[in-house]
Amino acid sequence: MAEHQNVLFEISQGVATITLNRPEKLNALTMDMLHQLALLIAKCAEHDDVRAVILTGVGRGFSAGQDLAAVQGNQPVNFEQVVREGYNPVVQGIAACPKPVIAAVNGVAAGAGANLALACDLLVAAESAVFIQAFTAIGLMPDSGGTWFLPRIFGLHKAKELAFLGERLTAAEAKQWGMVARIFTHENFAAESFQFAHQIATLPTAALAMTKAAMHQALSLPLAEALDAEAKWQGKAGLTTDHAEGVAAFLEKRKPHFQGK
Ligand code: LHQ
Repeated sequence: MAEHQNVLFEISQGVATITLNRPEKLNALTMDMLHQLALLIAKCAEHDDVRAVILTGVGRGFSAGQDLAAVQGNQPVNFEQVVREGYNPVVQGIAACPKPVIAAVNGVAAGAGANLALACDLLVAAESAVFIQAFTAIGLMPDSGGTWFLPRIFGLHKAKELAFLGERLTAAEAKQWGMVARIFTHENFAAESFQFAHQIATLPTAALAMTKAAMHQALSLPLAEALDAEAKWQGKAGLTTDHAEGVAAFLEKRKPHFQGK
């Protein structure tokens, strides 16, 4: 396992795991950690051995968001710059990554920590996980894509309730809303999360990449243009080895062996 200070990285069986490793501060994020995250996500995007990515944390926190101690001091910190240079590249990196990115939310996810999880394609959560839009408690507003993701997941009014009040959303509630795909016990969390990601890594991941890109595009397209884009993507999907393999496996009544190509 290669270690980059407070962010760990490992590739195993087609799954890359990026682990926030600052448990004593609930994986509160520093600019250095954000730069590492952006670099590692870019690495996953390009690495042929990576067919799914897990983002998770060590300890009882997934991430408590921005390290508040790091942005306090005698000199005022330019928050716009922190958001633009620290958080936005990570959110955009996850959104643009042609591999499915799974947030394995092992514990509390607060502020930008919660919204980096929302930026992932799928979320799994430990029973004890909670999501907190912690921004207004410190006189800020959601960033890291919160204003984009929350209304899309919850609808406008629930999104505003979560953002204004900053109340805890439990893993069970998040699953009821469709935001969390699976809940695992704390004892088996790492193993079950890995198994889930591995299951996804064995799917036709090129088609998943096209699905992700097409859905993101479609969010801002009229129906006619979304249909046009789908037709183009499906043209590409139809040329993949995995499509040929899927059809052959179906006709031969066997399990397909997809390669993500
Ligand atoms: C922390 C943090 C933390 C430092 C726990 N920082 N140490 C973008 C651009 C620019 C600027 C500002 O922000 C942003 C985006 C954002 O993310 S804003 C939102 C930032 N996050 C928060 O406001 C959450 C602050 N944390 C909390 O409210 C609580 O810690 C939660 C609810 C997450 C967990 O509560 P507890 O389970 O009671 O744990 P704790 O509070 O005792 O924390 C454990 C330790 O972690 C503690 O350190 P200590 O040395 O006293 O044991 C905390 O100080 C530290 N910690 N969050 N964000």
